[in-house]
Amino acid sequence: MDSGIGGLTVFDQVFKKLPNEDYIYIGDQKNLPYGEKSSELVCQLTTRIAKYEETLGIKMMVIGCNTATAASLDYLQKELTIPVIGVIDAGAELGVETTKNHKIAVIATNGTVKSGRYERKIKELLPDAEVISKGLPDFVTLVEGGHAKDADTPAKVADALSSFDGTGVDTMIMGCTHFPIIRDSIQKAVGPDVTLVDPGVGAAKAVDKYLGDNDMYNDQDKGTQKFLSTGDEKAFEEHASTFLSYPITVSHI
Ligand code: DGN
Repeated sequence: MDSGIGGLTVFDQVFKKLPNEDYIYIGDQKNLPYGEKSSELVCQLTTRIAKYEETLGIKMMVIGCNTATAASLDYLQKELTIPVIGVIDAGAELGVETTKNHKIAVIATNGTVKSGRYERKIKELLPDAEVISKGLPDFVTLVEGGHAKDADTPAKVADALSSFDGTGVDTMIMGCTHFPIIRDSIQKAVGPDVTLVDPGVGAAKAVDKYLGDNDMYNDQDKGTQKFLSTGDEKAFEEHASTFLSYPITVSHI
C-alpha cells in the first residue's frame, strides 16, 4: 500500500524481483499526502487500508510508503496476522550494507524525518553510524507536479541538497517513494562519491528473503497485478506513467 501513487516505485522493484507473485496495490489517493499529517492520523489511515487488504486474503503486506511505515509499522506488525514489511527498515538495512565510512544521509518527508525511524534503525544495525536527515517535501511536490524532467529541476535539486556539501556522507537513502523519480538530478547534485540507496530495492530484497525463508513463494509461472485507488482512478492511471514505464489499469475502491 501507499498513500497514493509514489509507492509504485516500490511495487516496481518488488515486482521486478518476484514477477510470479500476485499483487494487489492500494493507493490511498483520497487521503494523500501523508507526508505532512500527524503520525496518529497516518497510522489510522494505514490501518484502515491494511485491514481491508487482509480481507482480500493476502499472504504478506508491504507498506510501500515511508511516512506510513514510520507511523504504523510497529502497530501493524502486532495487529495483523500476516507478515508486514516496511520500506524504512528495508532501506536502512540497504544503507548500512552500502556505507563504507558509516556516514549516511537520509532525505524524506518531514513526517518521516520527525519520526526518527531511519536513524534509529540505522544505529541499531550500525551503532557508530552518523546519520544526517533532511525533510524535503518540495521534492514530492515537484514530482507530483510532473516537473521531474524540467530543465531547471537539476539546479533546484542541487540547491536543496547543498547542505550536505562537506558533510562527508558516502551514502544517501532516498527515503520517500517519489525521490527515485529524480534520481539522476539527486546523483548529479551529490556527486559520484555518494551512493544513492532506493528503499524499494531494499523492500524487494526483504520480501524475497521472507518468502524464501518461510517457503511462501508462489510456484505459478506468471503472477497477476491489481491496482486499486481510494480516489480518482483515471487520474491515477494517467499519473502512473511518471512512476512506471508500462501502463496500468486502476479500479476504484
Ligand atoms: N509516499 C510518501 C512517502 O514515501 O513518504 C510520500 C508522499 C506523501 O504522502 N507525501
